[in-house]
Amino acid sequence: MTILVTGGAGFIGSNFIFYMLDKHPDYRIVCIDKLTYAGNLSTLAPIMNDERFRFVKADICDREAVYTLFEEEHPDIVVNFAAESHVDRSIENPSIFLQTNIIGTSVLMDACRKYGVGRYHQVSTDEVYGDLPLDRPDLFFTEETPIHTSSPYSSSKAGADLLVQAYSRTYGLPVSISRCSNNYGPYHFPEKLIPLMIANCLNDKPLPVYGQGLNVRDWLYVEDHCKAIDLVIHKGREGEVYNIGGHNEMRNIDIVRLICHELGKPESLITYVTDRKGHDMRYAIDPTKIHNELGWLPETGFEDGIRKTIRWYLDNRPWWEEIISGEYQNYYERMYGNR
Ligand code: NAD
Ligand code: TDX
Repeated sequence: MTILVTGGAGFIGSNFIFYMLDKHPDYRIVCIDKLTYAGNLSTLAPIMNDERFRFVKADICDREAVYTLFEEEHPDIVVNFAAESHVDRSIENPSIFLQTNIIGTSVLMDACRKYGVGRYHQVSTDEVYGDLPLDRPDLFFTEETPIHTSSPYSSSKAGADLLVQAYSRTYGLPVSISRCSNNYGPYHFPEKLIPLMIANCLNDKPLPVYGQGLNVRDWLYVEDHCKAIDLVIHKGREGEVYNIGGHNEMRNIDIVRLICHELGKPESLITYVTDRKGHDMRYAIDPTKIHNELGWLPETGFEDGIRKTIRWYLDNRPWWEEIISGEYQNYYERMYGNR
């Protein structure tokens, strides 16, 4: 069994590759990644010499490179993690999001049609459903919830999802889609809420909370997401969408306070800054379908997961310090300098 994983030098893709090599010792994993600012080859260093693993630096929008790789490897399954993934960057500059997230998806699916794969799996997000009001805790996103996006990022992911469904219906491509809530864990790029707050706390820098910090996200430990995708690609029904989430809703401000507390830092580091444009209020996934059909349940509770995550950032300082000392500084200055 050969699995082609795109975006495997990023946060979730790398965790997925480690999980799959460990869980399925007889599988071969081929990773294609463009190594954008968010891709980090040092993350994959421990498996670079593993004969079951191959890394190829390429853009999923590069049709020739993608077709060549399919011709060489004939993957049985393709799992597409590659994406521009940060909402704030999509507000700054939408076009690369449309390019990678939509065009890239179409190139991959064209290759799947041309060379024949058993399953094309699209890693999507709960953000395609838009947001929920804070005063209706009874509401959750199900697979039937209409697509209703807020940011260029979520619109590009929704566009890709629609294209995946069109390839299924029009060409009979064997596809599946998973829509997961916010992940956290090792190798999370420090522009995202949890790793950014951990890194800033450790450097005694201000903790920039957007608006009043009342927005709610539904947090899932990354390994639980990887387990869910493993189930969907092997046992999930063709053409179906599966929501993934662990019923772990938290307000941003409570997450930031918790991180301060765990690291013994004062809450006076918290700084309220101008809100994100179009900021989604609340995400909350109903994971009933994947539980009933595939028996998936999250295994890592938030208390345990956040402690493991903080420990990982303490034990792996060179990994994130190298990121925040480079080009990332320009981004940080642009995003937070005058906020
Ligand atoms: P990430 O930004 O950490 O990693 C993205 C990876 O894709 C990077 O390694 C980058 O180099 C690569 N990439 C970007 N453009 C590429 C291109 N054109 N060709 C090849 N490679 C390219 O993202 P992540 O947080 O790991 O997210 C992975 C996927 O999961 C995305 O599709 C995202 O939409 C989805 N998702 C993320 C979350 C979350 O909480 N992080 C939640 C739900 C869904
Ligand atoms: O500095 C910050 N301050 C702050 O208050 C940052 C970076 C974020 N926030 C808030 C915005 C959100 O309400 O924290 C919340 C989480 O923000 P992000 O980490 O940027 O994640 P989010 O916008 O929720 O999107 C994430 O989950 C869904 C991923 O980045 C997406 O790729 C995924 O699809």
